[in-house]
Amino acid sequence: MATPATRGLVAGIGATLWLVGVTVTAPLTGVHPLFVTAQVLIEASPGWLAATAIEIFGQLAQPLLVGSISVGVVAASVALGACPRVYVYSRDHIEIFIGTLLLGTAAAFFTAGVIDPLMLAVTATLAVAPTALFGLLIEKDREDLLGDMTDSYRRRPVLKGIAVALAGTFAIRTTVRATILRGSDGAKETRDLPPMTEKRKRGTTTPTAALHTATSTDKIIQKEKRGEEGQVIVTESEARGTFGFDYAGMPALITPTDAHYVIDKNVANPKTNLESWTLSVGGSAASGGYELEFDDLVGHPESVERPITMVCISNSVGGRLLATGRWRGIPLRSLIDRVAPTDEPMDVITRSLDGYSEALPWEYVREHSEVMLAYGLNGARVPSEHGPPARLLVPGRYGMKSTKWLESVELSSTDHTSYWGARDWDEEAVINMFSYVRAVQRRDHRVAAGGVAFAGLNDVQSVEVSLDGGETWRKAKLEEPIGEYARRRWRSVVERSPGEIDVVTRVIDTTGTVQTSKESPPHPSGSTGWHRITIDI
Ligand SMILES: Nc1nc2c(c(=O)[nH]1)N[C@H]1C(S)=C(S)[C@@H](COP(=O)(O)O)O[C@H]1N2
Ligand SMILES: [Mo]
Repeated sequence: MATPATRGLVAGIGATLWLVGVTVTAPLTGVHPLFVTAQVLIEASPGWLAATAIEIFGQLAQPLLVGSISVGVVAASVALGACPRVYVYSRDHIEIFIGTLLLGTAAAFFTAGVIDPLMLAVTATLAVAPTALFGLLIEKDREDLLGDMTDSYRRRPVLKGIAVALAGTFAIRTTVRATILRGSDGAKETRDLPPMTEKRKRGTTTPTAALHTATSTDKIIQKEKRGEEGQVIVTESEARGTFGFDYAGMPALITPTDAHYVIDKNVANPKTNLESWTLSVGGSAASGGYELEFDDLVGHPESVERPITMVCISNSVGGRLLATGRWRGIPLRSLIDRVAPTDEPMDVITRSLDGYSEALPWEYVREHSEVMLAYGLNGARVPSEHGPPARLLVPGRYGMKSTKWLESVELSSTDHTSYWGARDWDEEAVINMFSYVRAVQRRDHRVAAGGVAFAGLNDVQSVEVSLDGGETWRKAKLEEPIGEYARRRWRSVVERSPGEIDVVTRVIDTTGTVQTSKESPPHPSGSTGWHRITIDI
């Protein structure tokens, strides 16, 4: 009789092979049961948990979750295998076990969105094949094998089992891809993705990629980062000229596309295809409805390009979850005008292919032509992670309002609860005015502090900077605005001998409102408070 340890090991290998199976077959359907499990966990968890995870792990949060689930699956299998009551690797049980695994895998793929029965049968069979082959092969030598795993001679069937199972699966998969899947519509969409939908490898860019680095005239003697998220870059330079807005550590006027922050609830983003994509416009409070294609957007007479600053509601004071891009699109209201709203539409609901939804009051959309359906970013198409082919953009509101991967726009006669609204985030999501310090540089006897400031739909009137923790303030120099909806860059230069400075900044908008010093966390309505940082320079 095999020891619990041996049976646990066998079950663990079985589970690992199953993970390999579902991963290998995932590209056939474009879905992965593990990702779907992660997705379900994320969507079922309270908003603060997801936000905290993103805050701590950043873009690694979702891969870490998928990794933990894999480890969990293997650990659970080892425990089950070792349990004397669940002895699945016996002659009587092996067929039942494989059958259950097959059904379970088919169910997982089904849940993940595979509905074609042929596709389901093929993918589930392939996914289970490595484990099944392994099970059947070791079952033949079961008595020997389970009797003594430490005997190297007797370990051979296990290794043989794994090798044959893997080789068999890859061979079948290759054959199936070349035969059954050829010409099948469902598969075509995931196989021949246009390059724009390819998911950028997460973590290939860092937020600092958007920051200016030293130039030859701007020789950096010392470079360090400060603050809880490395927000402020402190440098000493041999340059002698005037400070511009582009000295080391300052963010670029327009964030390069690959440094634009990415936030969404998805483990795997929706895949979109330009040719087959349509956007439906209609709803219960519309007198009609119609479908838009990508070409209708590009050729639209009201197409405009605007620099727009996006900020995530979970950004902390001085944080990096913001970006400024040149977005090209069409006012949302001109797309809605065509369906002649009936008497009392309440909300304009935008729905996405990933199940995400957002809503804005109809009144708001009617009065704000800057609410746009965007199909381009920085002179190119919207990249995969930013919601192509078209997404919403609501300037002055936190990023959550800006639905990515748009599927439909609906005029609704009822009040709609949005995805994050259902998780207790503020649905209005008006961006709180902010000023952040980004870069401090010494040039000889002068010190420049610079950063970014935004007052949402109001214009920035002035930015004030204090180097003594808020005792005395001076006005910073503001860069010319590039548009009504983009944050401004600022800098303040003073004569200063080396030592410690306690930098604080605040913005004042054109209505005369001074940014509040009251500190509040991101949840539920976005962070507030003055950005403050102590620097030895
Ligand atoms: N479909 C969809 N749209 C979405 C989200 C999402 O999870 N799914 N996340 C929102 C949030 S919270 C933010 S901050 C912005 C981020 O947009 P970006 O990734 O293009 O910077 O997208 C918003 N739109
Ligand atoms: Mo967000």
